[in-house]
Amino acid sequence: MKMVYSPRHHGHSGHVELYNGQILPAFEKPERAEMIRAAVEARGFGPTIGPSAHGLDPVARVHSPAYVRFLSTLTELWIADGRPFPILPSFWRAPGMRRLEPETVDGKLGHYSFDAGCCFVPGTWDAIQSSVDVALTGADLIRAGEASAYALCRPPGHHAHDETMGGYCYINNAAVAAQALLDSGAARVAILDVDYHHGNGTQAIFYDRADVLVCNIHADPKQEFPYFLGHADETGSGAGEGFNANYPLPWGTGFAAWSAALDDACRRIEAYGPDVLLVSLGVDTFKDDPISQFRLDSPDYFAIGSRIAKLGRPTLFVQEGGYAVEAIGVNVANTLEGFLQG
Ligand code: OKP
Ligand code: ZN
Repeated sequence: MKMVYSPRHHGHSGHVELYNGQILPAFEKPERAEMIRAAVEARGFGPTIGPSAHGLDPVARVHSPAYVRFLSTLTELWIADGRPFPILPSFWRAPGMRRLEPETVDGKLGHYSFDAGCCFVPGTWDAIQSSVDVALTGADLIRAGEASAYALCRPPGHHAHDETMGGYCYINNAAVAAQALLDSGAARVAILDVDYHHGNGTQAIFYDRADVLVCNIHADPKQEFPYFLGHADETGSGAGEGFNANYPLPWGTGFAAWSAALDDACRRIEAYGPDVLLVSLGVDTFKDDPISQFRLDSPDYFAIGSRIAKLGRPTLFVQEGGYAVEAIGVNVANTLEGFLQG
């Protein structure tokens, strides 16, 4: 299995987030990707390759042109205003307010985000582009006939909607890769999101479509971020009815209950019969994750990979979250090894 990785993720560093009323270094930091890369390379699954540049056209198949323009021009607008870095949104619309794009940069920041989880430093936009190129290059490998590939995306993507960033996510890497596969001949794609947090962006992007089955196993939004999406009764709308499945689980969930949800999701995927499977691979389900409340242990990730392998589909793993820096490399590598051993 090849790994796609870009050192350009380092541009997104030194950024911050709001935590307990304080501005602190972000949990989503460059060391994450380096720990994962080292652990995966140490297992010798296959070569590490760099991404090829795909430009913004495949991004625009999922995200609105105005949103992509906002992301790509934010840093220059900020500099033109003579403002200091980092950039962090802190104004949002309440229900009932109007959906008009403000002219000034602070207003635009609120318009295009849903939380203060998406900080910008001068290298952030380049890192975002490299991350989606990593996912698209992974999709290219699958299209070229590889049985599987691993896209070490950073920043992650699954919280990003068509025109909204949030939860450390700017461009929805998995959604863009899925759409690229559909655009190049796949008839049906399934996305299995095993990150601890609900992939609200991925769900919303494909909610009314039958050509992408989205299955999410995650902490119950009644208790956990993203709080406002991810309930079990969200099953799709219109043509997409029946093509979204949520498995919300309570804080404290261990592998017995978690793997029962995985098994159910896998049965659904099997019945759907996708041409390609994308796995939004977050390992923040780990017992020692600093911002999460599930109790999976490192050996459990072998079992996850092995269950996914039983689907027998061309499979692209796309990195999402995981913040226990000392363990995330092992947990990702265990998932991939479990998959490769079948
Ligand atoms: C991203 B991924 C904001 C803290 C809220 C956001 C969690 C984002 C997780 N100051 N937490 O799904 O791992
Ligand atoms: Zn997460």
